[in-house]
Amino acid sequence: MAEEIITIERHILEMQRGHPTATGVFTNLLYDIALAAKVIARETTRAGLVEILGLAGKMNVQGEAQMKLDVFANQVMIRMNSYTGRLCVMASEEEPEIITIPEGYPTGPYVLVFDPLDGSSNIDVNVSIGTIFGIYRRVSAGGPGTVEDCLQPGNRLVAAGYVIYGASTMMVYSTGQGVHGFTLDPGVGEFLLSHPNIRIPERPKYFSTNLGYQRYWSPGVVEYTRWLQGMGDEPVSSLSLRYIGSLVADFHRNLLDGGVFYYPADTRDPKTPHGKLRLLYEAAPLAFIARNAGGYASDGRQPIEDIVPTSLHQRTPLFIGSRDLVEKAEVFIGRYDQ
Ligand code: AHM
Ligand code: MG
Repeated sequence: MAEEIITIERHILEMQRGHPTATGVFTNLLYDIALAAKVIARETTRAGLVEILGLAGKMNVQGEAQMKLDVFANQVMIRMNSYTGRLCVMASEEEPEIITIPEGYPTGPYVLVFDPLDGSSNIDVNVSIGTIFGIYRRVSAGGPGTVEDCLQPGNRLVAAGYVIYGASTMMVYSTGQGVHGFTLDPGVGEFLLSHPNIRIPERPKYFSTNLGYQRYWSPGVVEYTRWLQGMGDEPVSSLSLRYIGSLVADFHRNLLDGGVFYYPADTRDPKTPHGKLRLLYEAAPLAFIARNAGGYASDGRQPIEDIVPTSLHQRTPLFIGSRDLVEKAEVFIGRYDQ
C-alpha cells in the first residue's frame, strides 16, 4: 500500500506540472468535475430515502419539489460548469441540444460532453450508477461554442473519465498519461488516489453482455459469444459472465479484472439498428480510458475513437475492454456479417 496520501487536487496539479505552458484552465475544469461528482454522490447515497422523504416529482416533507436524480445530476454538471469561463459549450445525454454558456459570462477553450447519471433505471434497486465525461478543445474560432465543437471523434479527446457511485464512490480519469482512480472518503469529502496507473490485466476474467437479447443479434456476434463461452473452434480459456446492466459498473469491473463488455447492434427497434449506447457521452470517453489502460474499444468494425459523430445523440454498437477480446469481436463480425 502506498504510504503517501494524494488527493485528486494534488494529482491533477502534479499532472499539470508536466505541461509547463499549461494555464491552469484545464486543471480547474477537472476540479470542477470532481466537485460536481461529490455533490451527485451525496444525493445518490440518499436515494432510498426519497421514498420516505417524498417521491420524485412530488413535494417532500419540507414542501420542496424533489427532483429525479438524473435531472438533478444534469443540473449540477451544468451549473458547476456554466459560469467558470473554462468552457465554450457543453452537451449532455439529458439535453436534446447543445448547452451554451449564459450570456454575459466568459467562454473558454474547452468543450465538455457528459452523461450525468448513466444507468439511472438501476437507482430504485440500489445498483451502482455512474457519470461519464469527455473533454475536447474547441474547434470554432471564438464566441459561443457550436455543435461542431461537440461533434468531435474520440481521438480528439484531451481527457475523459467517469465516476462510479457504488459501495464507495470512485472517480477514474485520464489525460492521456495513464488512468488513475480515486476513492471518495466521505468523512473528509476528498477523492484520494487509490488506483494509480490502472492497466487492464493480461488475463481477462469476464465477458459482460445482455444475453437476453441474443436472438436479435447478428451471426457474427452470436458466434463471438459462443467463442467467449468456450464453445467455438478455437476455444478461449473459459470466462465468467458478469452483467450488471449499468455501463460504468460493468466497464469498471472489467477494467480492473480484465474482460470485455459489449452492447451490439440489434434488430429490436428498426429505428435504432446501431445499438443502444451513445457515441458522444458513453462510448468515446470510455474508449479513451480503455486505450490509456492498454485496452481497446470498437463498434465491431472500426475503433470507436475514429468515428466522427454526425449528431449529438448518435448511437453505436460497443465492444470494449481487453484488447485481444475486442479484436476477436472484429474478426467474428468481419467473418460472419456482411
Ligand atoms: P441509460 O443511458 O438510459 O441509463 O441507458 C444506458 C444503460 C447502460 O448503463 C447499460 O449498459 C445499458 O443501459 C443496459 O441496457 P439493457 O438493460 O438493455 O441491458
Ligand atoms: Mg446513459
